[in-house]
Formats: sequence, structure tokens, C-alpha cells
Amino acid sequence: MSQAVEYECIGEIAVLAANNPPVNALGVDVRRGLLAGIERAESEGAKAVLIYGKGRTFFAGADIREFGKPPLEPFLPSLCNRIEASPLLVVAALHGTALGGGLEVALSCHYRIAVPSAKVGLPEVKLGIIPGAGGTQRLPRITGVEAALDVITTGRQVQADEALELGVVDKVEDGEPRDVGLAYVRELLDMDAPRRAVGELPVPDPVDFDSVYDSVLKKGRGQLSPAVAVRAVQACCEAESFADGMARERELFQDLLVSDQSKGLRHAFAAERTVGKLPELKDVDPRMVHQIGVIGGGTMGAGIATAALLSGLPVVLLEMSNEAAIAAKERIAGNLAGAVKRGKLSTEDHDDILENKLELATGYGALSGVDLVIEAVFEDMAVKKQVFTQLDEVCKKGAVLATNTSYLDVNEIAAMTSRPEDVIGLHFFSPAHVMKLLEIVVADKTAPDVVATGFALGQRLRKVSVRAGVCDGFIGNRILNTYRACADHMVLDGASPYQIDKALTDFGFAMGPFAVSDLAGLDIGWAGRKRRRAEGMDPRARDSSYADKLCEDGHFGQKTGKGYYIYEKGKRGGVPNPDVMPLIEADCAAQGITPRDFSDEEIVRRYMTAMVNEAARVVGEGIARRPLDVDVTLLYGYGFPRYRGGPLKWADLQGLAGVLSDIRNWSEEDDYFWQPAPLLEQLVAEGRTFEDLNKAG
Ligand code: T1G
Repeated sequence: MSQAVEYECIGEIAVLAANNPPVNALGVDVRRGLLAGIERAESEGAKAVLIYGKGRTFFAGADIREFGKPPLEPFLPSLCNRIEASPLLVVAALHGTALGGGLEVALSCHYRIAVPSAKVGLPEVKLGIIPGAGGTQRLPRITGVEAALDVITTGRQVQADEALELGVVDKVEDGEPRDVGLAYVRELLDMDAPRRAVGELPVPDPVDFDSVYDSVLKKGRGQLSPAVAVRAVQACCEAESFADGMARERELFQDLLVSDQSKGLRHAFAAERTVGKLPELKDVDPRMVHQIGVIGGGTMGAGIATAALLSGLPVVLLEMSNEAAIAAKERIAGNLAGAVKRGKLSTEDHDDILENKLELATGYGALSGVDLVIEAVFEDMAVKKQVFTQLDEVCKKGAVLATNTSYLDVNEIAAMTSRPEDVIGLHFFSPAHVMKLLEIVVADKTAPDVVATGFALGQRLRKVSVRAGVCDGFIGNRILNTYRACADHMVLDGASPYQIDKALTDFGFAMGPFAVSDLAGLDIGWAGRKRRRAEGMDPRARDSSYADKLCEDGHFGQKTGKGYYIYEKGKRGGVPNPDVMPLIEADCAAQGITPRDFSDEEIVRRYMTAMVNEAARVVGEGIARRPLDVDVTLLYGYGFPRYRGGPLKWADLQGLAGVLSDIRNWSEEDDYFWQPAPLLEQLVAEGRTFEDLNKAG
């Protein structure tokens, strides 16, 4: 009997304890252990079997690391059928997160008990697949079709009390899973409870599956798995037999398992768990952080302070005047009120934070005792240098001095202090208390324990932290500049901003580049263009003036009600601004450009290829450690569609040779913008992929 499942006999009850840390994933050893356990219990005359998980959770699903490898017996669907068919009474005791194949094993048992903190769910759609071991056939028989469709197409985790209401679990009892499980089995044996095979329960009433399919597909914005799951549940109602329904589920599951969408989502799952693991930080302890300082109470500063306060960290917020400090407190109070509204914060905690955890200050002296300071003042180098000169004077020895700059040279800022080893970039994304991404910008002299402190803070603030080197725009904004420029080039060559936005939202982006510019504020792009022109642009670089004209007329997007789109108060989204196309036509005419038609495919291909090419440079220069760091950055900070895995995963799935040949073709029309990244050329020459670099770590 493999150690992945331990066997013991308590009287007439055989106990199978899964022991496969960290999350009792149903890898082959666990599956073999369960099968052997059931067979042994039957052969040794047990009356009942209890299955539970040791450690932090019941089975959290199939072992994702086995996907894409040759499957090994016993397969999970047949194991579940075998458990269900056992003549013994089989009971599951759930704690932690009983997810995916884990819940499917539990549903194949005859009874289920859970501890109050347990959660159950079938999150397979989040991996681009569907439940593949009976979840779409057994769950509807217990909960009815509507509830099953909700759980399966959303992939959400269901708390124990709701699971009891739905009938997914039969009892909720507090205690150790083994103990409450044993007590429940004895109770069932004492009352001579019958075996209950869920697969033998009556077929539930159907719903209008076609309209459910259409609405789920629409909601998925191109992701297929939730909609395919509807067809699997439909089979539960329409198949001749339970076995036929299982077969249909498996068919749909296998198709999705080999799909690019599932490869993209599984990559995203693994990448977001790997991005925080840096070999150079192994055995490096972060510095202790018990209180932080935030300089600047504008949108970013207030958001950063809110994120820290919500994580339980006391904050000293420094502003230049009392009025500004009070305004900052109001912004923070607004953010916190939003958290109360979303049920993320109690009113008591809300009040406690504002009364006891947030300290306002107008003098740098107030920062002398904090462990870490984050500067979020106006994005101007001279102002930053002034702030860090002051911080160097007042902050205690060992304090971490962080800048929230989104572009500026962190080395230059660090050089303003006598302790550049304590300086780091912590680049939050707006709104900072909502957006998950945190770029941790490591300057040339930043000490390893300061980097470790940045990651520890990121974890405490529930951020997804990505290490970035110093360059103009670090990882995310640098790549954004390039694919955004590509969009401008296509506009100059004849594609309308509205066609481009539509093509990219159809591709899966939450918003197209021009709608994003309106959201962020056209004045930011304008300032950037002016800065680049002032610094002197390469004469071969293409430039456009149509957006400048919009800004000169005071149209900065959503915040002024007009930009590329016109925004009516209270209405979601905007309608195209009729003034824009004439500005573009005038710009083209002035540059002697003859506009041409673009297909949506070509728009997406050029936009994505520009993104990939710049990303390859960012990895090639070591600004990003691994390709997965870029993917996580774009997924969490730039609305990249998760089911495509990120730009470099997308490139691998497309085939790098094809991506490179496109760049070479397009360089014939513009050899300045379309210069292949050396890393991309190298990978193609060596027949390797970005995933190979991820694996190399
Ligand atoms: N397989 C393998 N490893 C897994 C895993 C899994 N299913 N789930 C988690 N891990 C690893 C993870 O990579 C990390 O490793 C460590 O466990 C801790 O995870 C037929 C086919 C369970 C809620 O989708 O949602 O069943 O980084 O950092 O925040 O229908 O992990 O330490 O090396 O995330 O506390 C369905 C996926 C599979 C659940 C815990 N199940 N996991 O969250 O810790 S498909 C899922 C999670 C399936 C069947 C189909 C979460 C968690 P490392 P963590 P956490």
C-alpha cells in the first residue's frame, strides 16, 4: 500500500487517510492507494470505509502536474465508479478545499460530512477543462440542474453551510476530520443507513440548455470551458444511462484538455505560483515590517495606504499640508467604505482603522520610526530626488526606502541617498488596493534582504509580485509602450481605433487600447509623447499627432467625458467620438499616408507580435527573470485574457518561427519598429521555446 494513502482498521471501519502534501492532489499513487484500500476493506470484511485527508485539506483535485503526460491507471472516473459500487458503506469527511476530482471522489461516496470551515467546488473551468470524473453527472442528481450549472460554470468555492443546503454534504460537524468522520460512520452503521449511489439517483429536470449555453459563452468572452460544461450537464439529463453521460463528459473533457485555452490557463495557474520563487532569495530573510509610511495621499498614495491598512499594517501618511492630509484621509475612508460594501471589511474594523491605524503627518519627522516607506508623489525626477534626500536624513537605520515610480530610473533615485542598498521600487497599479500586480523593481545596489522584504510585503498585501530590473517602464509599461505604438501605427495606416478595440476585445482583452487610454487619461500618453520628443526621438520612429489634438482641446477621456469615446454620466462604456476620425485622416494626409484596410486577424496578429517581440527583449536583457514573469505581469496588470496564458505562452502556442517570420515580413515596411528581438531569433534558431526558459528557471 503506497504511503500516499494510509490504511487502518478501527473496529469494523476501514480508514483511508490521504497523505500527499501539500494539497493531497489525486496523483497516481493516491489513486492506487484508494483503490487498494477499498479492495482490502472489502476483502477483510469491513462494514464501512472512511476516506479523509491528512494535513491542510481533503483532495484538492487531480494532480495538475500529471496533465499532458501519459495517463496512468487507475483513471479517476473508473476509480470513482469503483468506490460508488463498493458493497460497503463509504463515507468522506471533508476539510480544507475539496475541489475538482476531490469533490468527485466525495460524490462517489455514499455519504459526506464536512467541518464548518470546509469548502467544496468544481473549479475545472478555471483550468480550461470541465469536471472529468463524474462531477457533471453526479452533482446535478443531488442539487438539481440550476445549482449544479452555477457551481460548475463559475468554478466557485462553496462554503460548508451552503453545501449542506444544496445536499452536497449530509452533515456539518466541527472537529478533526478523522474524528467527526469516524463518529458519523458509526452513527450511520447504528441506524443501518443504506448505501446511496449518487449515480443511481433519478435524472434531474432539464432546463433550456441552449439559452444557458449562449449566455455562459457570452459571459466567458471567448473562454470555452464554462459553456462546454453546460453540454456535459445536458448529457446528465438526456443520456440513455449514467454510463453514457459519463462517457459524454469524458469526451468533452478530453477535447478541452488538449486545447490551447486549457494550456494557457494551466500555464497561468503554475506561473502565478512560480513567479514569487526566486533562487537568489532562497534562505534570505526579509526585514521585519510592523509599520509603514506613505508619502503622497493622491489616488496612488491613498490606494497603497488602503492596501496596507486592509492587511493590518499601521500607516503614517505624509502630505505637504493639513488640507492635503485630510483629503487623503477622505480618499482612504472612501476606499475602506467600498471594502465594507463588498463585505471584505466589517464596520468595526473600518472605524478602528481610521481611528487607530492611520496617522496623518505633515512633517518628515513622523517617518523616523517606520520600517518601510513608500513614496507616491508626482512623477517628476527632481521631486523624487528631493523626497529621498529627506528620507535619507530622517528614516531609521535598516528602514526600506521604496519608490512607486512607474517609469523613472530607480538607480538615479537611490543615488540620492547614503544607503542605496535600502532603496527599491514598489510599483503598484491603480487602484492600488484592488489591482493584484506589484512590480518589485530591483536597483543595481538593492540588498537581497530588501528584495525579500518587498516580496514579503507583496504577500502580506495579497499581491502577485513580479521581480523587475531597472529600465524605462520596467516590465509592464515598457511592453505596453510598444504594443500601444503598434496600435497607433495601424491607425495611421488605415485601421480605425474602434475596429482595433473590437478586434482585441473579441480576442479576449477586457478593453481595447483606445478605451484603456480613455480610462487611464489621455494626458498621461500626451505627457509621455512630449517627454520622448523632448528627449529626441530616432528620426525613423513613427509619430502621430491626432491624439495630441484631442488633448489640446481638453479631452482626456473618461475624466473629461470625452476622448476616443464620448461618455454619458451613469452609462457604462462610451460611444465613438465623431471628432476622432477627421483628426486621424488629417494626420495621415499630413504624413502622406494612403490608408488601407485591415482585417481583425491582422490587427490582433500585429498587436500581439509587437507585444511578444518587446517582451522577448525584456527577458533577453534580464529585466524580467523568466518569460513567465512577463506573462504574469500582463495577466495581472494589463487585462491580458487569462485563457491565452500571457503573451509569451501565446507565442509558444502560435509557434515562434511564425511569429519571427511575421516580424521579418513587416520589417520590410518599417525596419525600425519591427526589429526582431535577439532572444526570439536565438530560440527559433535553436528550436526552443519560452517554456524551455521557464523550465530552466
Ligand atoms: N495538483 C497539483 N498541485 C497542486 C494542486 C493540484 N490540483 N493544487 C495546488 N497544488 C500545489 C500548488 O501548485 C502549490 O505548489 C501548492 O499546492 C499550494 O497551492 C478529473 C481533472 C487548493 C485552493 O483546480 O485552487 O480535478 O507552489 O499555493 O493558496 O475533474 O491551490 O507550493 O510548489 O495555491 O492555499 C481541480 C487547484 C484540478 C484546485 C490551495 N482542482 N488548486 O490554495 O495554496 S482538475 C483545482 C487551488 C481536476 C478532475 C479534474 C489552490 C488551493 P507549490 P497554493 P493556496
